[in-house]
Amino acid sequence: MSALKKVLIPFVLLTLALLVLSLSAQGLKAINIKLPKPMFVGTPQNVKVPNLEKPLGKPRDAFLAPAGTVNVALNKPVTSSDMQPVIGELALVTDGDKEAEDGSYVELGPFVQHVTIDLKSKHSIYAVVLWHYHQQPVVYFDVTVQVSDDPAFKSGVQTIFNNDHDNSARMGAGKDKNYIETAEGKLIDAKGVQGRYVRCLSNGNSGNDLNHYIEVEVYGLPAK
Ligand SMILES: [Ca+2]
Ligand SMILES: [Ca+2]
Repeated sequence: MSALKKVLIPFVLLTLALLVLSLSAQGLKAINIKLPKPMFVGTPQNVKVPNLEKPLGKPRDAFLAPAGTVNVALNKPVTSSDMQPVIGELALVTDGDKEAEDGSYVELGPFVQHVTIDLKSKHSIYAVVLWHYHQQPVVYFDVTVQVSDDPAFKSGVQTIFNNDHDNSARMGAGKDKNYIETAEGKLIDAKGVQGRYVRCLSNGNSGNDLNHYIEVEVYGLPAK
């Protein structure tokens, strides 16, 4: 072992130990996300979509948030740009069921559509976890997640995710990547933004023009 390595390894270990200590000192804990049954295994290779994120190839890491952080979207009211879905109903978005089966998803109309969850009061939001549809590996386009205190999303809008890299939804381009839907859902780090309403937009998917939602979870705490 080189002299440099002899010095470096204890240093790295000490840094890691200090990191763990400082996280627990801040009262951070892994949020508990109950995952649905996967409908396909492995990494799908045949999805050809631009700006696509490479699948992680393993379960994602635990997500740390302040102790007491729970899914505050559960059973909260949902409105949409499509208030009369052809398949399913909007209540499915926050009913806690994340399974992939028919009957578990709501199907909204074509092109840009949104669902908006009313958390009923202002919250500090640490993560949003989003399941559009996971019977097959598909990609939803122009996925954008926003937080606001304005139910119309005209003022005070904070965008926490936007993968419309080419601005095809004409709401401003975003830097996030397209991703393949899986049973794990998409976890978005909301970095503690505060707001009462959470809006998720999409613009069709790699299979058709329609928009689907199985569940949206919002991990947060009442705002102080
Ligand atoms: Ca559901
Ligand atoms: Ca786009």
